[in-house]
Amino acid sequence: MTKNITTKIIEAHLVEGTMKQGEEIGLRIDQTLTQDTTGTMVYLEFEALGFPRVKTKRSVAYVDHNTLQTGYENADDHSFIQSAAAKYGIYYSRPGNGICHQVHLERFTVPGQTLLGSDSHTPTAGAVGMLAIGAGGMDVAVAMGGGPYYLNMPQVVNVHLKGHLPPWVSAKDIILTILAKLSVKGGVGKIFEYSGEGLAHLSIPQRGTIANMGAELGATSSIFPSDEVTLKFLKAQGRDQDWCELKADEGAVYDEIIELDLSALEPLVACPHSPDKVVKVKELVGTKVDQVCIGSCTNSSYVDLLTVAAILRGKTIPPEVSLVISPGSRQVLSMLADNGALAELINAGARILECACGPCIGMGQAPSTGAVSLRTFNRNFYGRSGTASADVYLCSPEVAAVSALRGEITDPRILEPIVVNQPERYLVNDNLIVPPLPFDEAEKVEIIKGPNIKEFPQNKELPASLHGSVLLMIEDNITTDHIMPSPAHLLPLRSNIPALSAHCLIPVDPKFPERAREKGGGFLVAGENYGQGSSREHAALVPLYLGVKGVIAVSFARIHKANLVNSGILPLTFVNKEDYERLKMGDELLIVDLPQQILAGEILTVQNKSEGFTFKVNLTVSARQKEILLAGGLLPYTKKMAGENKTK
Ligand code: MIC
Ligand code: SF4
Repeated sequence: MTKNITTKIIEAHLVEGTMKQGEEIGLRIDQTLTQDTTGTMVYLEFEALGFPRVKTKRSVAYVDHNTLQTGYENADDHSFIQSAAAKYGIYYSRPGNGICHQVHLERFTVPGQTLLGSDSHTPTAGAVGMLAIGAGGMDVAVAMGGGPYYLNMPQVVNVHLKGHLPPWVSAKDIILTILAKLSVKGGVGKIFEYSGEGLAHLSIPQRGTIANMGAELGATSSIFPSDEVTLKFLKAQGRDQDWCELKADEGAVYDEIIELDLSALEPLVACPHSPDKVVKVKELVGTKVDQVCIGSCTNSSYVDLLTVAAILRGKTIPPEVSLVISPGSRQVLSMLADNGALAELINAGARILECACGPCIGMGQAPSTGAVSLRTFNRNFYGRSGTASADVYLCSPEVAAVSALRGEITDPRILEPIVVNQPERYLVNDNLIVPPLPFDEAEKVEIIKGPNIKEFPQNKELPASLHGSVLLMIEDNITTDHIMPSPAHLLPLRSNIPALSAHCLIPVDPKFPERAREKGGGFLVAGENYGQGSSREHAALVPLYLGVKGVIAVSFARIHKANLVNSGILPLTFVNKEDYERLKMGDELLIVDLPQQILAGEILTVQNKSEGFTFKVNLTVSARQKEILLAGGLLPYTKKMAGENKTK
């Protein structure tokens, strides 16, 4: 039988289930990655699960998000992560070494392997043919301990690229084109597999941009073949031994095919406040910009920044514009420094930030009131920049640089074409990556926990019935940035769920935390694609802390739904979408005979005690997830299973 790349990797890693679309499968995970804002929770959970050391081929802990140290909290988190990495056999990428996805692509990716990361942009590694998936922290902790990662067998969409990108049109415009076509929920349950003659002209960092922003489609992952371009990249990183060829069989079958002629694309911009609100740059030409940010795991590679330097060479940013640049990794920054491009950026007036997520996650550089901020990032969700009134637009580095110079959104095609080539050799220096300790030394390491590191909430076994009021009615496409906002002053609280709980869902309703506490918890009612965006399990753990028992939505985003299950919160969907309209805040809901109803099938009956009607909801989860919910979450479930296996 002919196979596509996704099927080949899944087949080689399948430990449970059959590869029937929609059915739950368990995959062996070769590599894991964590970053600091989700990582503290992962290591607390790994500790609670009682594993002595990771069982993966390679696990890496990055510090890249929480790098602004305005108090002791972030530095304490770094020490905690560093000590946990030393204890559990994990590589530790020190602060300053770069953004997890950029560094992982450069230094650790291996075609054909699986990677699970506690960050939604983990699929960036799909650029070299890894099956890389973003997940909640608890799933990553279990995978680090050698457990399978469970997901529903996805559909595989083939994106067939032909032609050649015209000058000034970039990889960012490819993925923005796809987002415009499919929307932020168009990729849920799907893996996007790229093919076609157009690939020959797409470098690995360009493929990385596309795979990275596949997360904005809600996709499970995105993957490219491992070909000559991959070999060239790995060779330039001094890692040709990690290469193997990986391609789809001739005539491989896909669930869906999208044809894209690269020659017909043009520069695009995503408008506030969603990455799929895409328009042509030429429609916005002349829009005044106050801030331009270049960087993030989407667009901060060496060639991206060399291109920016070439555009800015010898010029000065106008006084009304603030241009900030955060290189993706220390490799990128030191190469820019070596060849003089860094001086060109500095001389043009760019403010150079450290190699980290920075403004992408609102860690500094919040724009001014009502500002227009043009960013090369992947997300422009409402309020994420740290300034609720700001309008954030997403674009390529080319559009960003030329617009920064002009002080207004500008089509880069007004410039003469330039050619910037990938380097033959990258500057390799892994001295900021601390390798794992041997077991006997690791055993002696004491884990360092500062006062900000608090226990995480744990749920109890599912009760016989659930009773509570509707705490909030929420619209479509609510992001995890709405549920658990993460500006600079809240990110240091990621290891402190009680402190975070005062900020839950406040962009939707500032009174929510207070109401949830007063009512002793209850239900959330939401529209479509609830929980899109980040993998942060805080968007489930904090509601759990506030007593949320179930979320009834029209539909869910993949990672968030799994995080709810892992926390023991019921993710329910309306059988009849119209019932969403029949509910209102304050309605008292009751679900009786819960365990019986759950074990009997997919459909549960909910009583609206206030209005005197009943309605049906689906609990669309696997048999294993039902057991997790009954046990009160993945932690008690995993412990229970480990106990049962011991006594067998
Ligand atoms: C993001 O881009 O939203 C983040 C911050 O990287 C998150 C992780 C987090 O919330 O810590 C993600 O993408 O998963
Ligand atoms: Fe960091 Fe932004 Fe990438 Fe998230 S999307 S990992 S915050 S650079």
